[in-house]
Amino acid sequence: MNAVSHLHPDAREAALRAWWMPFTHNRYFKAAPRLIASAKGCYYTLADGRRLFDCLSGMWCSPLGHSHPRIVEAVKSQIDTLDYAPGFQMGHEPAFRLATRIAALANRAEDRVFFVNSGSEAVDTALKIAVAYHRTRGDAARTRIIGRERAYHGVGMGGMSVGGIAANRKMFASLMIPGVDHLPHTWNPAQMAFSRGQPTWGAHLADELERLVALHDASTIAAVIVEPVQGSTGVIVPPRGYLDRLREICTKHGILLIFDEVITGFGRLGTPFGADFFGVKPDLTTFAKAVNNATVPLGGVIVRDDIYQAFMTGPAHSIEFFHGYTYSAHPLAIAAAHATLDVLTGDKLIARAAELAPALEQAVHSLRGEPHVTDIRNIGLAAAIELAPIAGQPGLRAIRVFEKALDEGLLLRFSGDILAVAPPFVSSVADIEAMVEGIRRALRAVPA
Ligand code: PXG
Repeated sequence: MNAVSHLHPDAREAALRAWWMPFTHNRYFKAAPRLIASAKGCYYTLADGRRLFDCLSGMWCSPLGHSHPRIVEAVKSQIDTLDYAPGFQMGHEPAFRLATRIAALANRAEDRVFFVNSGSEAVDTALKIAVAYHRTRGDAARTRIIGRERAYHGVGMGGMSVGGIAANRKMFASLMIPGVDHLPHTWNPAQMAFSRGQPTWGAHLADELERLVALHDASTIAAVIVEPVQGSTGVIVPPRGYLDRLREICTKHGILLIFDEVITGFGRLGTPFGADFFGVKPDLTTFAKAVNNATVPLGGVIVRDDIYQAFMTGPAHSIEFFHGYTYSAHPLAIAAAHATLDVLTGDKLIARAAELAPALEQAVHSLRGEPHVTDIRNIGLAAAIELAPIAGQPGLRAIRVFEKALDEGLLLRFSGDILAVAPPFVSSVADIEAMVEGIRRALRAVPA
């Protein structure tokens, strides 16, 4: 692969043409490809030899650093023993044990876990459970789902429909599931720019749910789905009291509350789940990404026990929930998750994320006043830096900063004109400070 970037442009185009890359500006990328050759700890090595600090822990999914020896060993040993196990009508012991461990980590030891292979599948699975749950209880009119503006819940038909990002929706209007409505998002720069942690303004935005209940009637609403912290659209932190209010309103009206914890699960906020950080209990929790440090695709849904029980009717030999995937509870993914949980708990890395959080807060907020910066937000070991767009060319400012950051040895993530960082839990205070100084130089290097 090293050779690709040195090829004549025509040959390079031929070498790169077949892969239609996901969520990528294919033509821009293929004209100047950046190829990753390897990764270890907090760094990637590119095919041209450059080393880059992994500012977003992969795509929020590799908090223990890359190629962690314990996880590598676990996957190697698993593939020698059991490379695959069918998950319908058969099971393998480590999957049951992992479900128990995940429920315990979430402080929901009595609850159940359904395994899938990605965040998108976790979301679509949770929506199906919610709608089917009401139906099993004779409440079949409860089919409506409430999402939120600026939400990202993956790219499945359900997740896209409850998501709130125009670009992910506008091309696919006819594929949207019916009966979805959206809460407003909670970001308001006039009220909360440069907040540290949770903004104090905005809890009242949860009352918009009462308005939607009044509009549609509670008897038609199955569930509300929110990310405790909106990750993909730039670390939008819930105002103090907001999630508690959503919980109260859902409980009052018999609506299930789904927390999409694909990003916030497994320690990103310095607590096992976002639910722990905010002290709010959802009925269903989706997870993926960091559950096994992203070594093998894995996701899942944690389901309140009585919701599971509602399905356990009919003859004992009948299938209770017609849903699942060929790779549900894939042995390699499960083995990687056990090793990840061993390291996460054994090395006390969730507590370490909590310890590093103030250093990240301090460092990112020192960027206030640097060129282009219009807002800075942070919570746990995650932060976003919002930039002023270049007039008429949204997104270009962030691309420019991203490119300058590469020269600083940083792999940054941007979405629109927002930079996001979520360093690995195994990074040091010095790594975090160096990352922010690199971002500062990159911001200064981009012309006004
Ligand atoms: N829910 C949430 C809250 C997510 O953040 C998904 C579902 C979908 O997961 P899968 O595994 O199907 O991709 C996500 C994914 C970014 C970024 O840079 C975020 C995601 C994916 C890729 C990049 O912010 N989130």
